[in-house]
Amino acid sequence: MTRRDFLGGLAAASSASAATRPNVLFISVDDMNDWVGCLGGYPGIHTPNIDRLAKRGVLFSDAHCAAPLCNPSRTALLTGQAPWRTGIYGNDTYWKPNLPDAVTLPMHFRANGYHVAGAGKVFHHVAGFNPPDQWDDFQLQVFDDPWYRRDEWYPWNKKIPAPKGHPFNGLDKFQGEFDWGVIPGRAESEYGDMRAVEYGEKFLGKSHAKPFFLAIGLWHPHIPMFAPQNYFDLYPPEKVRIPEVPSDDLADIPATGQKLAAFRRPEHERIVREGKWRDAVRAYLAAISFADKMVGQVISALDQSVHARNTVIVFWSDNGWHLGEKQHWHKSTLWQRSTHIPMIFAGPSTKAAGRARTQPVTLLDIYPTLIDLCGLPKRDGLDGTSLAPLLRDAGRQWKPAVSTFEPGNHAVISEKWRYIRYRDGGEELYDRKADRHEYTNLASDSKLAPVKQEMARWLPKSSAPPKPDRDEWDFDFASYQFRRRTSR
Ligand SMILES: [Ca+2]
Repeated sequence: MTRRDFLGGLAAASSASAATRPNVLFISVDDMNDWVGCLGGYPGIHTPNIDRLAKRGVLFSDAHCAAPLCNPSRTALLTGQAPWRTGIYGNDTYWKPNLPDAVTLPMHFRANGYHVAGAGKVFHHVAGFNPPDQWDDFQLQVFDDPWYRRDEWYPWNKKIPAPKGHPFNGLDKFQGEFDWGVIPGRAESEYGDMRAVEYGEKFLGKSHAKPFFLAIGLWHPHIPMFAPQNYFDLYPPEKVRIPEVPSDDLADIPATGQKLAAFRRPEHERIVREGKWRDAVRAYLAAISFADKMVGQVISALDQSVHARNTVIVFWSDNGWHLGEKQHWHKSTLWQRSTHIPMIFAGPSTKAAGRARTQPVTLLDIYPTLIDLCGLPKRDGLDGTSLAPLLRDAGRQWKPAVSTFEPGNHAVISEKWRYIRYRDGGEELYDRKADRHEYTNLASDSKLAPVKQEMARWLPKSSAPPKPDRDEWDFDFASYQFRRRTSR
């Protein structure tokens, strides 16, 4: 297939009737940063399946989340609306009762003649975030650590006693979910994400009367970083490289940045103190490679199916991950480590398109792009921009990307610069070409004032106040009803 075929495909899709529209295979991973072969974040990482997908499709090599945290990132992607518009900024804010009129990505496909199904973590994984009315069929997340999950948050979860030897990372009374290692006696096929993979394989193995939108949401490499031994064996401990963290890296960062970096500082300090840094990095590498294996398994099920030639694949991660950079673990910062993510569009007709797009884009762009690729009716009020022009023309000029963490804190990301402005006025400016690790904050360099001014043009002009948190609602899982608590 040539690129012209792909463009022809695009044109055909927009005039297609529902019956001939392409299917969508929507595959996500959780907390996967740019430590992926095709993104070069960790040379030596073993991600053959994602790399192969990037080669046969279009890798967006400078893609960023709309918010560097699970729920706000996923809510933004799936509603098509940015956090600064919806007020959904945190993991404790239900989107459904707060945005009762939102037409999500699966709903839009469903309303336009698609069979819409999914499994695993697509919306945020806690009860109340994945309403059953979104799907014709959905299989909820199966957790690798069911012994850790609080009953009221995961009512479908079958709790089992913690296995002997837990926690496997050897850190007693560490943050409960932040464990890593090999679950003793558990075969690869018995890990929780494999239930989502299996769901995908079964679904793709069947013929379907309508075009489909199939979402397979993998938990990996999110903590707990559990994987079978052979994925750890890919990374001999003595060869694992821990991130370089200059001791004065935080010295030029304003107060809010300091605060975000300090949020999980006790975890960082304990990991370093107990000599576990290399171990934890190794576990992340193993968890990424295990995720890659599962992504490959789903794609191979598609390739072997009757749907192989008529299915658009989109692959994405909801946010990045720190492994000690800026003395921080997890996400929830506005630096490259938290916002940069893998994102790939592929499909049989993108084969010859092959070349990475280096323009900054965001997960918000997926919704309007899929509308274009599948010829669905356009929707007003989407904050992203269709990437179809970039799929047509790799050299096209593009605007900067914006990522938001909590009200009023944004990163504006152009090909050359990252400009961060916090609600309190604190600023950071990094030269992304010269300073890949964002060690040197140039915001106070008066010669760069015009750069800051240009970047600031892209800042959202307003920020919706945060919507009420989960504890403001009574939620009933069986009926999936929300009732606002009377104000106290
Ligand atoms: Ca996440």
